[in-house]
Amino acid sequence: MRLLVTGGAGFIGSNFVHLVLAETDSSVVVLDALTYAGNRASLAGLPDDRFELVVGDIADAPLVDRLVGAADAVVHFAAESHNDNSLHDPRPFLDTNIIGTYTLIEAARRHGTRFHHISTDEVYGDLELDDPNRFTERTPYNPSSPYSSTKAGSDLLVRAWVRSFGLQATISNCSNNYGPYQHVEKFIPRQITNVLDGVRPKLYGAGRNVRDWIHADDHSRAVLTILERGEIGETYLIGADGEQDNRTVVELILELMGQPRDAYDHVQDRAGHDLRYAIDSTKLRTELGWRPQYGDFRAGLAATIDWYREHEAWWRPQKQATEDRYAQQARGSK
Ligand code: NAD
Ligand code: TDX
Repeated sequence: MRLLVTGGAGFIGSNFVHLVLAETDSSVVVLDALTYAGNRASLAGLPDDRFELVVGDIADAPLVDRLVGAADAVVHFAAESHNDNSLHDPRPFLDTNIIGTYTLIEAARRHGTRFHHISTDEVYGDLELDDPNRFTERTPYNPSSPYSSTKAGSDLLVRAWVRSFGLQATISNCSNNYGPYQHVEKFIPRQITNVLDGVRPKLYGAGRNVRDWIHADDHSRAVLTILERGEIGETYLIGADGEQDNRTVVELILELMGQPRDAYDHVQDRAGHDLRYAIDSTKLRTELGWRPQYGDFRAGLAATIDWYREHEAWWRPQKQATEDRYAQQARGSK
């Protein structure tokens, strides 16, 4: 297959591209604007004869039309992805997540190209800590942040294009990913690189918020499974039963890095902070036979810590700018 992967220079997209090129015969063209979140270095060492990076915007209709027309399938990861940024400057989220997705599905419709849309569990809003239910494909949409509302909007566009125009699309909504190549603005890499820099980790509010962690490779394998065997028009939730509260994760990072478990600070909470996400992935498991391979969060986190220790050259150029952006956002919200 000739795959067009949007956002392939970002965290999950780059992990997906590495896995596809290592484990299948497919060729990959990445379309990525290399925003602050995209990193050419995440795609180093890939085979020249099966891989190409095109630097460009998913809202650039002529470019998108040409690339979608030359592909057998599109896997659409590109997005503005960080909730905190969306609270301070929502406009790029509308441009990329809504207009960018619209531009891609129009091209896929014209060319009859298979399309897989990557989305998030955040479209469902949040759960109480003691709610016995988890999100399923039938949970009503109820997004909280500018980021999640634009992801919800993009999902609904894809669903409407399937129904109205016969777009050959599937959608997946995944829980929080961790692993290599994740930008240092995100929770886990921010705290690991803080500890490496001798800075105390920063926990928003009381730290009782729960996220449902999954390794990026488990997400990638689920996406490949849906591409191969998913039913057109269907949505699949991806999750690995990995619920942890943020305080537990920070304490585990500190312990694994040889620090006292209480060596972190509580800071100003995120506005509108979702309390808990939790995914029921029964449909993906029973209908398509997918199973996560990273069962042990502690071991996966330890491997991720090692990766950041060994790849300082990858994350160092982004670290100061990221912390400056956080400081600026904190001043802006006072
Ligand atoms: P990321 O921010 O690390 O990467 C996004 C990539 O998209 C970057 O390489 C960036 O340069 C590129 N991009 C942004 N705007 C673009 C544009 N207009 N045109 C072309 N490229 C553009 O994000 P991520 O964490 O890897 O997330 C990837 C996808 O997975 C997103 O759609 C996100 O909503 C979804 N998702 C993420 C998580 C998670 O835990 N990170 C969980 C569920 C779903
Ligand atoms: O410094 C921090 N301290 C902290 O306590 C940061 C950056 C975050 N947090 C908290 C907020 C969240 O409860 O940690 C949790 C995880 O935060 P993020 O890494 O920003 O992720 P989240 O907001 O949960 O969204 C992520 O998962 C779903 C991705 O960024 C989204 O792209 C994806 O859709």
